[in-house]
Amino acid sequence: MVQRFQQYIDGGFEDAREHFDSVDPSTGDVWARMPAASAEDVDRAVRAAHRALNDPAWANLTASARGKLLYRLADLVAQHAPRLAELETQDTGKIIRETRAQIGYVAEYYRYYAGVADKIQGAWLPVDKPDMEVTLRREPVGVVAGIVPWNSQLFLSAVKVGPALAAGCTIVLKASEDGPAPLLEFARLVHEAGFPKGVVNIVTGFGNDCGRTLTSHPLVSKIAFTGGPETARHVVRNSAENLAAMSLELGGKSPVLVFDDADLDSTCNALVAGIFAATGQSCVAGSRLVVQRGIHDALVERLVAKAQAIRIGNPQDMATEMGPLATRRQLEHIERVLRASVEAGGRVVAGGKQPDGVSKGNYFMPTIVDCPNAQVPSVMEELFGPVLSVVTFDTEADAIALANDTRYGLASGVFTRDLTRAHRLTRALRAGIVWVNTYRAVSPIVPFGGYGLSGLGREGGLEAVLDYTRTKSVWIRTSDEPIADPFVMR
Ligand code: TXE
Repeated sequence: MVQRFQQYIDGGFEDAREHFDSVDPSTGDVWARMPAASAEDVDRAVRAAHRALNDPAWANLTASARGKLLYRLADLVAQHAPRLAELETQDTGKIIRETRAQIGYVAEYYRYYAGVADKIQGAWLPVDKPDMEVTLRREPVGVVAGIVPWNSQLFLSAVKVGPALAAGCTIVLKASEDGPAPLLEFARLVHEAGFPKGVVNIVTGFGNDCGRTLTSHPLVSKIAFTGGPETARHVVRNSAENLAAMSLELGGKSPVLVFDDADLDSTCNALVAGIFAATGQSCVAGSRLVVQRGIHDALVERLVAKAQAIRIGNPQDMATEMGPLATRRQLEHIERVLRASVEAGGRVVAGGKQPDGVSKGNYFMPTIVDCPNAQVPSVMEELFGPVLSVVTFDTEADAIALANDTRYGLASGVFTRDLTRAHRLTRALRAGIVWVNTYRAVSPIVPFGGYGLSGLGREGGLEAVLDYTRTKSVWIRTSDEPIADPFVMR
C-alpha cells in the first residue's frame, strides 16, 4: 500500500496542494506520496519561524531549558531509531545495517548540542577607555534555512538543527525530494519533544520552487546547505536577495594515499569501507586511491578480491553489505563517466556494471578502475557511487601533487607506518580533514568541512555553533560626570 507523508509547518502536520511519488530504489516501485511544498507553503513556514524567534515561548526560554528540549529530542531519536532507519532504507536504498548504526549516532549529535546550549558565552572587553564597560552578547542569528540532499538526511540535518536550536535560532528544514521520508517522520519527534510551534518546520519539494523560495526569503538570516556544487551556485545567487550568512558542504573527490610501508590488510579494509559504504554516496567517500608503485599490484589484487566478495542485495536485509544507488539519475551518471574513463585508458578491474541477473532496482557492482594518469574522468569527477579510481606514484612529492590535484578538498587519508612522513603529509594535504591510518571517523565534537569546491564554513564542533550566533557590542558609560557639550570648545 502506498504511504502518504505530510509536511510540518508552524506546529501542525498538513498535506500540500501537490504531492509527488517516492520510488523504492531496490525495486523501482512507488511506495509513498510526498508533499511538494509550494512557494506559498515555504513562505508560511519562514514566517512561522520568524514569529517563533521572537515569541516569549521560545525567546524567553533559558539556554538550559533549550538544552533540555534538545536532550528530549535526542532520547526520542534514540528510541525511534529502528523506525527511522527502516524508513531511510526504504526511501534511499541505504542498507539497514548502516542506517541503524548511523541514526543511533545521530542521537549523540543532539546530545552534544543539548550540552552546548548553555555554554555559549559572550565576553567582557578590556576596552581602551577607562569610563566604558563593553560587553559582547551572543545572540541567535535568526531564521535558518537548512537544506539537505538525499544521502544521510537525518545525519546531515542534525548538524544544522542541533546548533541552530542550541543557539536559540528557529529553522525551516528542506528535505531532499529524493528520499524525504525519514525527515518528515523526524518532524513527529520534534513535535513530541515539545518545541514551541514554528521553532522547527520541515518541508520537502523541488529546488526551483521550494529551495529557491527558501534560500532567497527576506526573513532568512542563515543558510546551511549540503548538496552538489552546481546547486550551491544557485543557492549563492539566491542569497543575493537576503545576504544571509552561509555554510556550504559540497562533497569531494577525496584521495587516500598508501605508502609501501603500510599494513596492506588493514589498509585494504579501510579503503573498502571508505568507498563502498553507503554505496559510495557519501561526501567523504575515499574515491581516489593514490598508491605507491611497489605495492600497487598487491593492494589492487586484495581490493578486487574484497570488492567481488561484497554481498549486494535487499537493503532491508541485515546480511546485505551494499544496496542500490538512491536514484536512476545517479546510476546513469556513473555509467556515463565510466564509459568516458575507459575511453581515456582506465582499466575496469572489478565491477563496472549492474550485477548479472538483476532486472530492477538501481544496483551497481563495487567497481575499481586502474588509471594510467589523473586525467581519466573518474579520477577527476565526483561520481557519488561505488567506484574507486587508482593512480600510482613513485615519490612522496608525486603523491602530494596527485592528491592536491583537485578542485575539491573535503577529506583525505594517509596510510603509512612512518611517523615523520605522516606529520609532513598532514601539513601538505589541502583538505578539511586528514585521517592517518584510519578513514571515515566522525564525531559531533570535531569540525567537518572542506576547501575549494568542497564548500565554505564548518559543521560540527563548538566553532560551528558560533556560526548560528551573531555578536552585539554593548557600550555602557560608567562615569557620573556629565557629558560635555560637544560644541563648546574647552
Ligand atoms: O544534489 P543537489 P543532487 C553531489 C553529488 C551528486 C550531485 C548532485 O556529486 O551527484 O551533488 O546531487 C536542493 N535552491 N552531492 O542532485 O541538487 C535539492 O532539492 C535551493 C554531494 O541530489 O545539490 C536538495 O534538497 N535548493 C553531496 C538539495 O538542494 C535547491 C550530497 C541538494 O540537491 C535548489 C549530495 C535551488 N535552486 C550530492 N536546487 C554531499 N556533500 O554529500 C536544488 N536544491
